[in-house]
Amino acid sequence: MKIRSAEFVKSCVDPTEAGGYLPQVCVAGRSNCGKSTLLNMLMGARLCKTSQTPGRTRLINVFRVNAEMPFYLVDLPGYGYHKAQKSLADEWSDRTDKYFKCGNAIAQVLCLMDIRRDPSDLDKVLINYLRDLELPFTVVLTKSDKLSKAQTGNAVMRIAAALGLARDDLIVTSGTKGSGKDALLTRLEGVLSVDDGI
Ligand SMILES: Nc1nc2c(ncn2[C@@H]2O[C@H](COP(=O)(O)OP(=O)(O)OP(=O)(O)O)[C@@H](O)[C@H]2O)c(=O)[nH]1
Ligand SMILES: [Mg+2]
Repeated sequence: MKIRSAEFVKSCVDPTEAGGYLPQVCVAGRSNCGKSTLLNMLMGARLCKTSQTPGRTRLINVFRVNAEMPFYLVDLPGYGYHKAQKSLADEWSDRTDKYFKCGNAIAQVLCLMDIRRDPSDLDKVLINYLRDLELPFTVVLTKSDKLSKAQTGNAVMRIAAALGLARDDLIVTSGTKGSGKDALLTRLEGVLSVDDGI
């Protein structure tokens, strides 16, 4: 699949407003793990604000992607922001919980994790939550440019084992170098064409 263009649609606080008539691919993950950077890499444009300060993306940001199969890309706020008050963590999970349960046409959840870190408890909570809701997800490892090839291979095996996934279930990317883009687009093409007939 080739992305022809992408455009910002809206920022919303209320998850019920994130929807529209197209299937959604959303991006979830710990604050600072590289969600906005990966979305910019996929869209081929700097439409998302990125930041070295964790917790930069607080709202639900929706982008329309024009490809053979158009879809919405949804940038969710990050979790586990270490400076956040407990109430903010609660707010994140309430809002995101509502996003996942309010009837949005979610074709795929991309669960982003920094390849250099072991999955956190919150990462595992998210994966189990998606399994419970039977929402289709893919784990996408970010920042692979920070590791050598050998280190990357080890990290992928370790993270896959920690999450109970097969090695091939994980997609390795670098938002800054642009690697992994084709693998990710191929995965999205597969899930979006499955949705086509529904
Ligand atoms: N080296 C490298 N740095 C990256 C990569 N992706 C993101 N970063 C850096 O990591 C930091 C956080 O990136 P963001 O894309 O803003 O992260 P985020 O997950 O959207 O963060 P929040 O919006 O706070 O949840 C920035 O300084 C990015 O430049 C990558 O693939 N490689
Ligand atoms: Mg962000």
